Amino acid sequence: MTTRLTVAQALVRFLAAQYTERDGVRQRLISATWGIFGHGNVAGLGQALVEYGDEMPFHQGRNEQSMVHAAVGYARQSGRLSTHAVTTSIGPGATNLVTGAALATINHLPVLLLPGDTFATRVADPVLQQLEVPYAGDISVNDCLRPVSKYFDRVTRPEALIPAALQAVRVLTDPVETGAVTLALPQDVQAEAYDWPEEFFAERTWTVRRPGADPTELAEAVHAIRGARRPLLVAGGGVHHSRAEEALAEFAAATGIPVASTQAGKGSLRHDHPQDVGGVGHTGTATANELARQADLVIGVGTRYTDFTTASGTLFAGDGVRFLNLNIAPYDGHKLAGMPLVADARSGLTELTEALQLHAHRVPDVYVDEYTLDKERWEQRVDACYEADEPDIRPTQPQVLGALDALVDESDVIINAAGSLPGDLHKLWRARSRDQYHLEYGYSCMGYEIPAAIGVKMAAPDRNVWALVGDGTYLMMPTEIVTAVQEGIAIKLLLIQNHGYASIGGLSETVGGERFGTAYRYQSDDGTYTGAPLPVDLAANAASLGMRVLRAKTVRDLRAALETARAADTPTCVYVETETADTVSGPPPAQAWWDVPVAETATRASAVKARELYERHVSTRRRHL
Ligand SMILES: Cc1ncc(C[n+]2csc(CCOP(=O)(O)OP(=O)(O)O)c2C)c(N)n1
Ligand SMILES: [Mg+2]
Repeated sequence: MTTRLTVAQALVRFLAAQYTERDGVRQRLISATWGIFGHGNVAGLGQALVEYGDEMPFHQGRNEQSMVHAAVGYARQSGRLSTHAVTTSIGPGATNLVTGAALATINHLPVLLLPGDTFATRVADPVLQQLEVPYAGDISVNDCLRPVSKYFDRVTRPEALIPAALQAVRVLTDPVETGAVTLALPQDVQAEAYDWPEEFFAERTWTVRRPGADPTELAEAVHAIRGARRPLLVAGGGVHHSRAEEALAEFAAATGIPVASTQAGKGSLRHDHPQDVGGVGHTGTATANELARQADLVIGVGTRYTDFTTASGTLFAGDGVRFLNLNIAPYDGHKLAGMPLVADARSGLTELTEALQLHAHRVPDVYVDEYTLDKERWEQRVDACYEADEPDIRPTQPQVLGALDALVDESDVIINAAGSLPGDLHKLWRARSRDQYHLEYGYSCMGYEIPAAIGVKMAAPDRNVWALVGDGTYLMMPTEIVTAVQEGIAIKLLLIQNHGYASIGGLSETVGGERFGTAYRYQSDDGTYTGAPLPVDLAANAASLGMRVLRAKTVRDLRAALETARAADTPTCVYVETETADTVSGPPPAQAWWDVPVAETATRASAVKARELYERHVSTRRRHL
């Protein structure tokens, strides 16, 4: 039996029939498709989506990059078991995907990209928006997506869709491989008919596997943990992806081992779990970083050990410190010359807990007392910068977070990716549920927040979903507000105005860059941007895109506005201008270094001084071999 359909129609029907299954729960892999149409997809996929609209829901986006962000937000909130497809035209529509694809791949989050491509037959050549490459006839702009895709295929003949589509789904549902998957679809092929075998459209269920540990690796891991006096567990995003939070809580409670978390792993334990010692690394807490400095065994679970986590190789300074890496990906399992424990995070943690319980293994009480006390001290620091004694003045950024902290419960989700917020949040935020803290810090992409909030809200319609956005980030990508308004997706936007890049400005100052080019202010006579703030009204801008906007001038206003926004059932923005924090009221400074290379030679005093400090830090870098 065959069915005659176009390639685009066949792809839509195929995608509508793919399911994932894990822990007995089965759901659609591609639950909807985002799209922006141009000549490269309007007649192919556009026609197919209208013809099979009852099988594949459609959402209209405003920018191809932000459609990917929305899909990624949805995928993360769905535990990587369900995601969206994104269809684009050829040329600029396709290359706008590149940033979103990189973000998805780096964060190990599945998303299916379906850019149109130039004619496979080459009869229309060069077609509008086609890149001509004199030395290679088979290159198109879509090849830019290869390095940022975990699977890339160009479907140049109808029957090639069958293996390409199956491979695409294999990669999307593989917990080791997953990321952006690209099927480039030449515009002529999309519209071409073919007699498809009926089985191609049959429902298929892809098991998202939970491999257990190898017995030898497990035995070595248990031996290492039993021999450690000051072990520290570093929880990464893999804990969340594997839904291993409960298994981690049991492991921590059974062993007394403290748990620090990366940006992606924060919330692995609730903030008030006795073993949670908060964020680790450059943006981490003093508690976690002190433990990291003296640890003799670092147990990384589902972490990639980014440069922030290791404080550029300076954080794990204990004599003979070793790494034990529980990771589903051997690539990450072997990092820092670690002992690999290649397994799904939940399976591996459960196996470790069982094995350690046989030996009734626990860390010494003095160690528990030490970090318990430190954790309390850090909590007091958080309280101090959240507190706002004078409610009738402008808040500082930590006070804004304090106001939000006082309002939310465990059902709220907060989303952020870039600026000074990731550092403040990693240090200060009290994660009340496993998925409350949604920081995209693999790519730290300004502009992720608003579209991601839409995606998260689609996956969790009953939750309050907050996009926390700086003014620079807002200006980078506010466009998907229109989509939230159009679809009635009641996201909350907390827009923080501080007239430029506070984060990069601060960094610039420490690396001899003198805040050059980081403020959004008028140019002064000397050519620097140090004049008055620009007459730009971002609140009015958000309102013009259709959001309800509440302006908060003081701490008191802010509390009321946040409360109103939280109760709102339409997209609502709280706009607040923040006071520059001084050293007393500001967030705690970085508790560990970050390598941002400083000019080796310069005439300006600030750079010369910064270089001296830089060299002192560099000299403390460790290579773990
Ligand atoms: C797309 C993108 N471009 C550039 C950067 C580098 N960058 C990181 S933070 C930042 C400034 C963010 O400004 P804003 O959103 O106002 O936050 P603030 O630093 O003021 O807290 C820049 C330019 C980035 N992370 N993403
Ligand atoms: Mg700013």
